[in-house]
Amino acid sequence: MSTQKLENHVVVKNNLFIQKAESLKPELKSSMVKPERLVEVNLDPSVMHGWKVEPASSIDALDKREFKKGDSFIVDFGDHQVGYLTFRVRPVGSPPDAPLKLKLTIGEMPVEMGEPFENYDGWLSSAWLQEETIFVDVLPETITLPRRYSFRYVKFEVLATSQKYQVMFEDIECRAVTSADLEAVEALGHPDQMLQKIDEVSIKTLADCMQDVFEDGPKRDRRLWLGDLRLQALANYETFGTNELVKRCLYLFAGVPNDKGNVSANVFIEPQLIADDTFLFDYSLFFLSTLHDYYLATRDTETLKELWPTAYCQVELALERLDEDQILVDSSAWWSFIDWQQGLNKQTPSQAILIYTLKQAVHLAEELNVSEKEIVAARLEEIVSATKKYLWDEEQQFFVSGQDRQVSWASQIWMVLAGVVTEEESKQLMNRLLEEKPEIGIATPYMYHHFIEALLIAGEKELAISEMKTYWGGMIEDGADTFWELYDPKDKEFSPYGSHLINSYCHAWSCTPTYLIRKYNL
Ligand code: RAM
Repeated sequence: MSTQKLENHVVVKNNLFIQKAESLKPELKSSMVKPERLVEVNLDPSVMHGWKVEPASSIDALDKREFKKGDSFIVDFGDHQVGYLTFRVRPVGSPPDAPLKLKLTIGEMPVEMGEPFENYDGWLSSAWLQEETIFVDVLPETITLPRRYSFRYVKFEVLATSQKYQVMFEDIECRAVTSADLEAVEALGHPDQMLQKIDEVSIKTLADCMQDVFEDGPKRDRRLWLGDLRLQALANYETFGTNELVKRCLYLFAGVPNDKGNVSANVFIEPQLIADDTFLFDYSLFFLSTLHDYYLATRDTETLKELWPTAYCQVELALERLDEDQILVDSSAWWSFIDWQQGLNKQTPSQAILIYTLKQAVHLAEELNVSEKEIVAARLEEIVSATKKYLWDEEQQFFVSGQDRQVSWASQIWMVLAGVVTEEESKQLMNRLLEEKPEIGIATPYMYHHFIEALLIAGEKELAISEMKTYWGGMIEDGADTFWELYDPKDKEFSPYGSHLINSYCHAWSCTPTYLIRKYNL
């Protein structure tokens, strides 16, 4: 289990920043979407999660079907939706002499239609699983579910009518919502069909996560995480260009730091802005990184000036974690995120992220012409040389992490991204990584993004394209309408939360191929 729960979490509000964030709140655009067909899900070990969707009948068949206790059907909206469900239910037969009891199960994936949620026993709250039990006293009735759902499929199960009446369903629809402007995206028109499709699915993923803020997942966790925001912002600059939403999110984090000035790893927006009591070393630093990328995309000097103190504070706090050798103090607690890879030691990848962000800090300080420039530049030099001295294993020709000198993919990838090695060395390192395939690998599309970008930095464009096609293309072949939070082609059931039912199947950090394709002209 990876959580933090603080006893004394003191939040120091900056009302000016909070107001600024509030004034940048986007308007949501709605569109009405109707289901395309009725489907069945059947067990089939050859497909993802072992559940296969098969067409049952056209949606018009609902006009003729009467449902009694125990009957059910599944509607398929044909694509991933984020929004509000409405339908009309009316009685047939004798006057309804008892309420209708109805169960709805709402899912992004066929498995959510097939496997009962009662079987879930993971460590994240089961309340994320999307379902409703509804009692309808007066029929006919138009029902609009109050909660926003993230889904493609909806299963309707009639749990009880009475012996005297049945029900019929009509006008099922979803009011889909997003703050993304789909028309703002320039068509890619890629000659490679798979890259074209990957770009489209990336954009759909990003759009469905763009709500009041850049959410990490519209099904789960439905909040603003810094690590996800950084990647969403990058994808956004290449596509929607909704730069004000990035600005809003930066102000939200800067509005609720703790008493040391540290920004939380994530914030909640409702009922008002609340900073979570979770602090992750890498995510806090990514505040600076996100500000850096935002500035490059917008040249918005005013925002840079205003948020620089918050960004610089993350650097100062991060530097406090260095020991006398200029190496980050390791810990077995959940202190830095990096990836969900089991057994991954976080020390060396975190050290690389520190270097990566220090370089961005120097750049921003130069732009602002502030004295921090020299301080950071001097520390950077010391830290880079300490990193090469203590964390590079000459014999193995890999960076090592932690007391056990672990060789992980994450360490090599982040050292390449941080520019600790030259382009030629990066090339050799990435190729060695692919040849020797150390056991501590990659668990998420988040880390996979960094892997692909490291290949690009190392000048391995063709390899980057083929790895991207295998991974994100693999997800598409396995049925993705939007990219998934977790995907391990060798273990398709994988979930760090104890059950794939709770995984998010439209996830912010998985939307980056559109950025990689467009930015690097793949
Ligand atoms: C999970 C989510 C989220 C991520 C955190 C660290 O809860 O996938 O997007 O940023 O982990």
